[in-house]
Amino acid sequence: MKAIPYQWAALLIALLIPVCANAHAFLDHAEPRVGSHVSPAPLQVKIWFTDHLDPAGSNIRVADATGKQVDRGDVQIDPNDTTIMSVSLTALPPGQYTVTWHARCPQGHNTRGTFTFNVETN
Ligand SMILES: [Cu+2]
Repeated sequence: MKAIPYQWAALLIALLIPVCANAHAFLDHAEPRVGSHVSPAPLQVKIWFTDHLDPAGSNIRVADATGKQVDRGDVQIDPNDTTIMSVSLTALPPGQYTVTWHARCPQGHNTRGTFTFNVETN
């Protein structure tokens, strides 16, 4: 019966790995939608994540085609649903915009990603 502690350890590892893998905050969907063409220009970028967000390690930046920041730097996590993060935008002329997001889940795992959307002329 000396093997039991090892078996318990193996069981714990087997149980913990899937939980951890599912707990990362990845982009679920966004508004404007990933890769979309929109008109009129959106007033904010809002992203729904697959896990809750730690404000200390979570952020959204939006840049125009020249790399200039076009968001207002007022990133906020929805107090009623901490899987949702948004940032408001300056008035966007037609063009392509890149959204870069960083997310940290409550377990401290960091994820990041980028996507683009296009503002069309009316
Ligand atoms: Cu995680």
